Amino acid sequence: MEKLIITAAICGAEVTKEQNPAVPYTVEEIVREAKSAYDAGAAIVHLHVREDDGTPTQSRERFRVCIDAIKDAIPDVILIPSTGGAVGMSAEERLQPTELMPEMATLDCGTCNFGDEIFDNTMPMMRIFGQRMLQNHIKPEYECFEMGHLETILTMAKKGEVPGAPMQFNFVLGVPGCTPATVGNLDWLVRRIPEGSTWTVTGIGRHAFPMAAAGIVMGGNVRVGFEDNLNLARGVPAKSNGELVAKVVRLAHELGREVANPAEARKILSLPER
Ligand code: KMH
Ligand code: ZN
Repeated sequence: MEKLIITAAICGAEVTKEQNPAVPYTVEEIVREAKSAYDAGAAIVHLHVREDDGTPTQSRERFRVCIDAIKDAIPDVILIPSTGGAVGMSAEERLQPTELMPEMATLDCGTCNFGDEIFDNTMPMMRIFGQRMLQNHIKPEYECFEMGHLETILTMAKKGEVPGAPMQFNFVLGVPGCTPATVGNLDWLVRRIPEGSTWTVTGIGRHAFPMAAAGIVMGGNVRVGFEDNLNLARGVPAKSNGELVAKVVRLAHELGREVANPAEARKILSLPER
């Protein structure tokens, strides 16, 4: 088995300091959380950014400032800026971080329920996102919240509408209204990805660590972080993203899987060396 790549989704667009005071908003807080995750063993940081008051934003300028500050602190980390942003944002708004030429960015693979709201990713929108990533040589992380999202994106890749092999998938399971976080559902998805692809699993809320364990033993990779889960255990708020990552590292060690550093993760993901 390849080494395990751990991604930390340090911030997200929906969670707030009221839910957990360690959720980062300011540039300094975002750097603090990225570094805590990296120091604990994360090779990748999945990045959303906020205004100082916590409002989610896809501002190119805010992303530029945060990315530069993170790179100053931890130069070799792999950054995956979000093009999902927050529910309700337009495609153009969401696409701003791709203008900064990151090595990767998320590409969400279909419209779905998102709690009480609808997360819009129509086919025309996805074609625009795919086109931008092809033009700017950005490797997408294909986020699938639903079973059908995988078939959708595979068809688009076959038509050349989005970047093709080797593809990296992130199966985000357990979002209210989307595909539930079960090992059976994860297995169904993993069996359908093209040979040579890589994949990550993200379990939402209380599913974070059970899904992490499944990802570790099934040969995939794992994402944790405040975007997905605020607690280290039931009723125990995590003090940092680093604590969440450290728990995955402990699970990996117990289960006999080594953890990849960013250089090793770049090789596994077929990204150019830095
Ligand atoms: N904030 C969610 C609505 C992504 O980063 O690409 C979508 C999201 C996906 O977080
Ligand atoms: Zn995200």
